[in-house]
Amino acid sequence: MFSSKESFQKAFLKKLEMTYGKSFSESTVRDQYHTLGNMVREYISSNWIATNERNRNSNTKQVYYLSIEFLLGRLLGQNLLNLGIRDVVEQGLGELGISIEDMEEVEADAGLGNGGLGRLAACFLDSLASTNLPGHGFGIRYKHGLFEQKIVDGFQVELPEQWLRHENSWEVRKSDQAVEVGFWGEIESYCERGRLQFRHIDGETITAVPYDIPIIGFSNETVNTLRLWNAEPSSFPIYKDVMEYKRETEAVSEFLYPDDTHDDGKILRLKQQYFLVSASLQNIVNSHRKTYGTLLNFHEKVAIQINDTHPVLAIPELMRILLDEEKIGWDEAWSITTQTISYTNHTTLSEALEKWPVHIFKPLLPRIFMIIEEVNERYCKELWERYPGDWTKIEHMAIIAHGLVKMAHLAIVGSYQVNGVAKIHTEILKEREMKDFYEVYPEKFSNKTNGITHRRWLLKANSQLSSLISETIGDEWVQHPQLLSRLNEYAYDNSFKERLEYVKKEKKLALAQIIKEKNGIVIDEHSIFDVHVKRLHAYKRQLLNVLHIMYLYNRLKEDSNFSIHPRTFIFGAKASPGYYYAKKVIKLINSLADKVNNDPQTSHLLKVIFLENYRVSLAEKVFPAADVSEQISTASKEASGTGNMKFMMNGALTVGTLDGANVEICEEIGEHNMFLFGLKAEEVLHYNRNGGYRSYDYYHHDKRIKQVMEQLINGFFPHSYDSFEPIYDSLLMQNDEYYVLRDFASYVMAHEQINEAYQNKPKWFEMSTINIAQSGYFSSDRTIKEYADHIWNIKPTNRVQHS
Ligand code: 26V
Repeated sequence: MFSSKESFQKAFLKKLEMTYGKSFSESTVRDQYHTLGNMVREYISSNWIATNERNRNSNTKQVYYLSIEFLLGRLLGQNLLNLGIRDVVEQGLGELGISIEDMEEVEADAGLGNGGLGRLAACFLDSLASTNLPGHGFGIRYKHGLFEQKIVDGFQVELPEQWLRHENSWEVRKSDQAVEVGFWGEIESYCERGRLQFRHIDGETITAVPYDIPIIGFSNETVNTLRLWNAEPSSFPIYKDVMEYKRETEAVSEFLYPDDTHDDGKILRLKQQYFLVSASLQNIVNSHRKTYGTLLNFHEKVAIQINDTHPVLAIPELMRILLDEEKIGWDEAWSITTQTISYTNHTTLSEALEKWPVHIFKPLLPRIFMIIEEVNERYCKELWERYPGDWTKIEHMAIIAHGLVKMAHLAIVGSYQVNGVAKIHTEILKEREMKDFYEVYPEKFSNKTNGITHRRWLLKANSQLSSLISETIGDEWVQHPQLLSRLNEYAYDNSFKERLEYVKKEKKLALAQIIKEKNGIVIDEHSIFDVHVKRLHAYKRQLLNVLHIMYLYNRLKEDSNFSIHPRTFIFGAKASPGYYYAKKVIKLINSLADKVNNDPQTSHLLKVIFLENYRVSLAEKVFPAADVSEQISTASKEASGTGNMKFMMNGALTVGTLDGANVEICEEIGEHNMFLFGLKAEEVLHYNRNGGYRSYDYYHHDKRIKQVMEQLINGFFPHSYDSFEPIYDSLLMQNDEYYVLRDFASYVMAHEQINEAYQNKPKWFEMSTINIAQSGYFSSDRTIKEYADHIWNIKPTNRVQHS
């Protein structure tokens, strides 16, 4: 049906009529979108079944990636591309008068995540399938993904996201594989064959119903599975209000990250985590048992990767199944578990490390708590033997201490591998944050630098650049992204660079059009597009960017000899709903935009744009259009960053600190091909330990800083509700925890270098070419291969089929 545009058209029109009972002329774009989506799903069904059968019958080891977030974005365009049928479909639809882009716009983003961590999980799924690895995702089918952001009077307003409002063509409900997950209740002990056993009684159960989404490999026949669990009522308990039970049950898969400032919210989040883990493990165990009839070889056939600590209860849950259901003894169960599970750490920020109060944990998950207590006791005994008498150390390293269950400690103790996500991050884990654990288990720790799928972030998001690259160096890079390095020699080829500049201009025009429609602002495509898109957080220092723009504005107003190449500063960010400071920064960006964009004296040189509701589908339009990539976190704080890689792959130049994966980007391209500034991680860590930083000194000694700081509180932003005092206070009274003022001067200099570099276009596009050429290392295919070889010990199952 996709072999020629004619056969496609025929099948499409027939399917449209049969599904909707409408003629083509009566149909809406949404009808057409769902028709195509369903056709694609049916088209891949035989490969999906074949992949599943191969996995079941081949006795090869399977890997399962457990994650509380999967930020997939839209699927139609990527699926067509991976299947190699995009051109046929585009032509066929074109002849019917339908634009494939319009059709893609109908699809809601699957936005089941916050940012980098969830998008990484999505890139990994694409790489697993595209490199023929038997790897699958397990997550939660949240009814509402990350909130939809509206900007009202410059303030962020959150609306519930509604990706499931219309039919979802990509999922298949598998009711026959539903499992029950138990909460609350009591644990009863009994004796069986001379052994003490435990069973859970009087609990409350929730049914976990799987919805499967096909993950289609690129140009091969592999179709892996992302299984998302939906929470539904089991048989209704007689002792409880039925409606209340239904509400409580469904709440488990209703929202991503419910507010957890109160105990009720904490209970719900912990319920979600156990729901994901228990449903997934029961499922994995059931299929393993079916194939092998025993769990004694479980670790030889299954690897489970936990994405951050949210799914860490996989460790006690697997123990529970092995002990209570399989009746395996503790030592053997522990040996199987700790050869199955491995853990990826994604942050060193202490406020982000999960700790659950025992008073919440114990009643909700009584058997799981018992198992963790036992794990803790045995582990603390080992510590005692190693460090006799050192109570402080043991207390510090314990899994349960001071009424809290420390999830990261459980993850390290119960995993056979622990990895960081960029070289510098792993070093910080080993030398600082997890130093004590590294001393006990040095063999567990390793680095796996993050990556991104070039199939979405280059092939799909920037087909023009992809074509230019293929015309220049051939298309083998598509299968082997490290071959992008062949572009290096074109860094000095003017005709190539002119074409590169042309592609960049086209993508800038396309983004300018979106900005005109959404923000009502006309931006100059000749200006430098300077882009800062990521979650809003103090450590990512959107504020440093803002203060620099204020300084530029002041200079332009006051110094008639000062001029710059026109700049458009573009921001996109969501602030977590309860994060007061982050919301203030969003308001500040919008107030600044108002001021700067409406000043006729400067507006031809300086524009500030805030993109509402930043998400994957918008990101695909932003990265290709960027000239400058802002990666300006306080050194040591950003574990890796992955946006930095997407910008680089699309030829933007980075202004950044030596933090996260920026360090490795710098190793790949050399520091002369980026704009580095600011404190180094060692210096930040030194300040943090020994003090010695006084933001007040920088405020007093740098007139530029003093001026912009005062403008936060002196009526520069005209409306009375624009109070930026809390920001002012954080910088001065609270001594500027993220060293914004400390790095200000150095950041200004980096921007002066950018301004100058842009005057020399051949040089700029030489640097841009080198960035693209060296970005192959950051393909998630490389990352996934490292996980497969060093952690999971799995091999590809199918020959790659080149189309
Ligand atoms: C979460 C929270 C929640 C509470 C308030 C403070 C805070 C700060 C950070 C986080 C991050 C949690 C984990 C996470 O999303 N890490 C991101 O993972 C990406 C993929 O590895 C990585 O590229 C980013 O650098 C890292 O921040």
